Amino acid sequence: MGGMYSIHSPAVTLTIAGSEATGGAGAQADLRTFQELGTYGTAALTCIVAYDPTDDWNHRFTRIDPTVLAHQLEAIQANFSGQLDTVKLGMMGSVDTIDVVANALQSQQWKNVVLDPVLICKGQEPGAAQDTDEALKAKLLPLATVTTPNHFEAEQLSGMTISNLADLKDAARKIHDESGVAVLAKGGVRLDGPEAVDVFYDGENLEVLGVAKIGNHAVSGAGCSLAAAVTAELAKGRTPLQAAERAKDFVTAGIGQRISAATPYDVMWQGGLRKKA
Ligand code: PXL
Repeated sequence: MGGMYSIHSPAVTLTIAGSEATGGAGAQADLRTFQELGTYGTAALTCIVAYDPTDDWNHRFTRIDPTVLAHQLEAIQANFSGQLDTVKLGMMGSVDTIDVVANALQSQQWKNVVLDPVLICKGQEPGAAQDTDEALKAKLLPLATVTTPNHFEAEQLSGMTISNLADLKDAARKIHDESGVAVLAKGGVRLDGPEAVDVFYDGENLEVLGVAKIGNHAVSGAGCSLAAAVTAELAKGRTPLQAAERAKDFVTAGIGQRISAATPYDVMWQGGLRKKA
């Protein structure tokens, strides 16, 4: 039973995300990030992605029955009632899933709802993905406090083409103005130039977060880990801008210590900020 040993309780964090079995992305990356940044991570799974090494590492996608997702959320919310106020939303995978998540968001008060708007994932029917994207924009974005679109997702959410930093700023402004949500829009390696540039905009501050690129290839896990790091930092009481800055450092260090793998992308390591032994 709870309550007696809570002097040094870490902040509780929740990810509602897919499993990516190799551990590079999804709930596995989120939980590693939550732990690394000193929070107590919990996870409710929306779907299971298993890459196919015999078919170009295509994504084999299995959704979790929405009732089973609802049960996971019920268990987590009841277990940490009064302590859990920060959640990250990752890959949803279906409209039914989004409905269950929207219900959970409305069933209690949240301080921080970080929406990583994972849109198209290979292995899904394009038609189904379209529905999912629309439901995500209509039902989850309005309930979020921070959203972390990558280049492609920022184009989809803003309806703009993003070719350079000025476009990325405009897109971040537009997404914020339409949703009221703080936006951390990620240029990453997709925009030309020597720096990996992200833009933060919350209606007051427009900040460009740039660091020298580490190579020109995308690294798997960076997007999930960035949003999870923002989530953990918010749970510990940082402001969204502080959380974004800290998350960028976390991911940059992790990309610097990437792990090579047989998949087309290397994978970042969430322990990158640790002091070397
Ligand atoms: O793109 C990020 C992502 C998120 N969640 C899951 C994934 C992936 C990419 O593979 O599999 C479960």
